[in-house]
Amino acid sequence: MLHVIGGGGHASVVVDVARRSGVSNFTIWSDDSPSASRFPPGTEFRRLDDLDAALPVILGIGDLALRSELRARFPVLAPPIIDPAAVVGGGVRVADGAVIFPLCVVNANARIEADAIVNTGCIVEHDCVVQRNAHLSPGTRLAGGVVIGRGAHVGTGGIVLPGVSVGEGSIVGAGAVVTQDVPPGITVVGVPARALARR
Ligand code: JB2
Repeated sequence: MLHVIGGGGHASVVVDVARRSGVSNFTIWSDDSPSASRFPPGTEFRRLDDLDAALPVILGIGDLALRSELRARFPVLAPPIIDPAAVVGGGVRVADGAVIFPLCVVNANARIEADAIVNTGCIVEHDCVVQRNAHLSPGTRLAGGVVIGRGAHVGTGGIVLPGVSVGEGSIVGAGAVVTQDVPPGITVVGVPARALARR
């Protein structure tokens, strides 16, 4: 049985990936009333308020701030979920709570930390580190030795060049090309990526 928090789009993909990797029973824990048609027949729907904090859960909501809050409330991580159509190289470590969606390539000795999201079609080259609760949106490409900091978010199609780090909580805009280290807590956009001016 896989326990998933959230009943929206992200949760539906998490369930789909888990099903392809052999899990057959699901419980969706949510504050609202998710549309049952998004989920496989037989899925159980329960109220989040009734979730026992000792149960291992996967976070099925995309919003990174909300994910941190929910993980503090429900601290037990379910094993990682890795799509059978992802390629995971030798020496790669994938922590509990992490998800790797279809058509990703995670090459030798990369590390995917707890609760990280490696969304559809990402390339994570050798020796990269995707830290806890970071999110790589679909089509992200990380060259070798990149570090994506805790809770950072790379938008769809973002590219990070070799050896470059993105700081904790930073955001890389969709399609940006990051050529130099990004400090924590800022947003960068464009090609080459530049910090958005603070107002
Ligand atoms: O404050 C909240 C709250 N706000 C939304 N507390 C709790 N406990 N739950 C909340 N939610 C829940 O998040 C909603 O009830 C719903 O179950 C879910 C949001 O679903 P939605 O489909 O809007 O987004 P998502 O988080 O599943 O997917 C986002 O992130 C993915 C990674 C979307 O941006 C997707 O396009 C993206 N692929």
